[in-house]
Amino acid sequence: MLTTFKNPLLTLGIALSSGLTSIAISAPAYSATFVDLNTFNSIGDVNSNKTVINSGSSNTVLTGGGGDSLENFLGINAVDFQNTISDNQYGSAITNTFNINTGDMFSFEWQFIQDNQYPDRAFVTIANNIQLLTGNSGTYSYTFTSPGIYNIGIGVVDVADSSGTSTLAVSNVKIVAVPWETDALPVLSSTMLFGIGVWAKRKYAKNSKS
Ligand SMILES: [Ca+2]
Repeated sequence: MLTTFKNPLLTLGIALSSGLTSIAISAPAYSATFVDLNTFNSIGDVNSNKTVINSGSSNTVLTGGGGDSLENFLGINAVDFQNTISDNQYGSAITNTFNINTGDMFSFEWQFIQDNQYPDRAFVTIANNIQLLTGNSGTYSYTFTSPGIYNIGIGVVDVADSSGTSTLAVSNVKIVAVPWETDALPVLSSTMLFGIGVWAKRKYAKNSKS
């Protein structure tokens, strides 16, 4: 009996790891965390549940850098912001900080109703990176390539003047985590292998004594 199962740990290990791998490939487990915009900080003209961001009202704040500016609130560089959206004047924004893993995807749906007189702009900031939302509506998504603590911001600015309201509505905000099998599973299976190994070793030792 003991001769037949000379290496029970190895046999169990191979069976277990191949079994888990095939399960993971056939059913990838994505984990989506819905983000409540109420948890965001806001500046300027933003509605109470932080889902609607406006330009063009007296509640917006100045751009151009400095302590009370939109750029300071978002933690972005004012020169970069001016280079991305030239002649921006005032604006409103929301921001929050997230602990991100590699491969996490941040996404939301948006609708932008633009002031007809001047082309106000809607944008997203990921750390220092500024990205425009172009068009009237869409789904924004960004996949992180390295882990860390990230500021994520969403905003609207007046371009050329301070009046004429443009409105950005944001919904279905979420962070989708990396699928199991590419990240967590190797850790899980090696942990389980270790557990089975300990169990088998004890059983083997017990059998040897009897
Ligand atoms: Ca405007």
